[in-house]
Amino acid sequence: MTISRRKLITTGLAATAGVAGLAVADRLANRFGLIPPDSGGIFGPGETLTYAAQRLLTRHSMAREFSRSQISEKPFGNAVAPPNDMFKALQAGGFKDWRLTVNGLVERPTAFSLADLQSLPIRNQITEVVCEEGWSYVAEWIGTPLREVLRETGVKPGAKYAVYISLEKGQWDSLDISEAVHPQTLLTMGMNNGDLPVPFGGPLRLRVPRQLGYKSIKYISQITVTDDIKKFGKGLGSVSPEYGYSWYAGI
Ligand SMILES: Nc1nc2c(c(=O)[nH]1)N[C@H]1C(S)=C(S)[C@@H](COP(=O)(O)O)O[C@H]1N2
Ligand SMILES: [Mo]
Repeated sequence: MTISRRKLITTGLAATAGVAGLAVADRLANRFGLIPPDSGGIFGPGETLTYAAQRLLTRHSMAREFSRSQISEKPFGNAVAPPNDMFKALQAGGFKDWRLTVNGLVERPTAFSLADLQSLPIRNQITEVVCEEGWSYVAEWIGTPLREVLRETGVKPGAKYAVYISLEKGQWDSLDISEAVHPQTLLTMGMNNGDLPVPFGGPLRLRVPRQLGYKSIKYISQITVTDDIKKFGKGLGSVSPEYGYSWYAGI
């Protein structure tokens, strides 16, 4: 027996999201385009189910925020060294020559300095980094929401994804636009009341607290808005799906 992908999607949507019947689920999946970039292959229907069901249930939900007393004393993490010589040169210059380039489907492609980013509305949030390997820690993150930067550049009609690219070779990921403009999706410049330390991704890290830690890429220097995620890497939305991890990693 062959079950079509659509059938799997709509059945799962109906069951998981609890909507009234397949017709409604089918209409919703179509209407919101809830097919993730890594939906091909044998795990595809599962990825689509998780993404579509969570999106319908949690479209505008907020990641848990903690109180100051719950901040981890020793953030246990993957803290890594500066990734390469280019990065070290920028660091030696106090990141004065560092820029965040925002391009693609935007009205006004812009290169932001750290001072430019610091002049945008600044928010702080106390959220958890949750690694897929089973550990986590809570910290305070300070920065400007990605949506403030996208407000500055404008986003052209048809934009579907924001791709974010690290100065560390091979590190990039993407969010759909709804997650990109979520108020907790934060271009982070500070941590626990100081500058964001380099081992934790300074000078700029994208914190995506509604998803697993691997979506919170360190050393971000480029954001490209696109309507065609297939043009990036192997077309799966990030590197993670190449290793068996989901592109959509909602928690
Ligand atoms: N550039 C870059 N970003 C990265 C990683 C990395 O190796 N390089 N690891 C990711 C993973 S798997 C996790 S769980 C978190 C860990 O964040 P931490 O070092 O603050 O604990 O960073 C994510 N961001
Ligand atoms: Mo991780």
